Amino acid sequence: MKWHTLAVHAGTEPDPLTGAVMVPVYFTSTYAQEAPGVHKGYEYSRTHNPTRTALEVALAQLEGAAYALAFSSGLAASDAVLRLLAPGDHVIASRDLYGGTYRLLRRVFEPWGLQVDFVDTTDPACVEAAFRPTTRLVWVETPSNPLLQVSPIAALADLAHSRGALLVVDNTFATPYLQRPLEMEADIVVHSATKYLGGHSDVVMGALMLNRADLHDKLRFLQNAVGAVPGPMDAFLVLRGVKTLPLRMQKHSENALKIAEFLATHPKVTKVYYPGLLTHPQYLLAKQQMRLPGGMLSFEVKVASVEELEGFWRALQIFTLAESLGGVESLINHPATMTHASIPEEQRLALGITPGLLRLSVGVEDPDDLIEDLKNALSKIS
Ligand code: P1T
Repeated sequence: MKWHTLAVHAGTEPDPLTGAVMVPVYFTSTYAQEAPGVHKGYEYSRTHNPTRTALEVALAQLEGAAYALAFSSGLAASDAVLRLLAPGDHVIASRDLYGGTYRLLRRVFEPWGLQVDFVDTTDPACVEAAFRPTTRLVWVETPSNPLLQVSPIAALADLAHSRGALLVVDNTFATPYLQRPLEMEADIVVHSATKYLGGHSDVVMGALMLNRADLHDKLRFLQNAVGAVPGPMDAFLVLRGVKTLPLRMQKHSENALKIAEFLATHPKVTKVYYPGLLTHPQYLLAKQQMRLPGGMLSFEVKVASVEELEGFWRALQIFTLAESLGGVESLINHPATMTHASIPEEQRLALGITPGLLRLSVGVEDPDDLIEDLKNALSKIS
């Protein structure tokens, strides 16, 4: 089945009881049993809920995976993956990473006993050098948040497997429409479904997709035993969202390229980070492992502090200053004080998350309006 067809139909069969074309929202916490243990496959909604099951079937199909599991947030999904490890195990993670994932590794799992190194995963040699006998997992965000660094999935999968470690890819920025990590031999794909999968900034959810039955069994156990599951309404919203995923991603990508090209020629912009620009250090790799470069980009303006951006924020009329990304509306974020504030300042600066770094989640509005909005706001920076 081709992508646009799959996105519309994955996980949704007409309801056998009524013929409803959309999966009903099963607002129920429990299910009647004929006798103890005799039921229709559903016992309790932490364990299974039909709306969530439909979503998990759809997400697995979209990612080309044997299994998908839905969680109450992207971080809850990431937490489940890290619980596969044991105290003393070593993790190699991308240096450029969502601030919340960094915080989960540093402030939750390091005190618990994991050892974590943050390295430049765009270069397999850096990853190779970080391996220890206890390395069990390589965690890669590609493209990364917020600097849009692109890491070579197939090469990292080979490397991880040759050392007996798993490769986990956070595919949130790309989505399964633009990038298929499992086909490049990654072991587990993580998503914040809050973003493009949901697509409308109205739900918080996470998902894991994978092919290995043994890992699936362990993660399915954790999903139920820990209980960080999404409710049925959230499952419905994401199931509705994914139907337009390819349409939206094409438009997000088209708009982002136009904006990146505009920013690259603007005198007040010192740097543009977008994998679709020829000047991006991993332009060719992105072209090879992604269908399109996506809707996220970052850029830098020359300011010494966030205070100097006050006029810029005030002038914006279409871009909304907010955390998160991946919705139909355009958002702008200041990583140093917002999404990546949990990374120590010295480390942020070393990475390139400066006071003048701005991150855009380019929406599906008319690109001329978006460019006009940025042009006007940039004129307010002295
Ligand atoms: O917010 P949550 O659904 O828990 O997802 C966490 C997460 C995981 N991975 C990536 C790449 C992410 O970007 C996020 C969440 N990011 C933001 C809220 C943000 O504005 O960057």
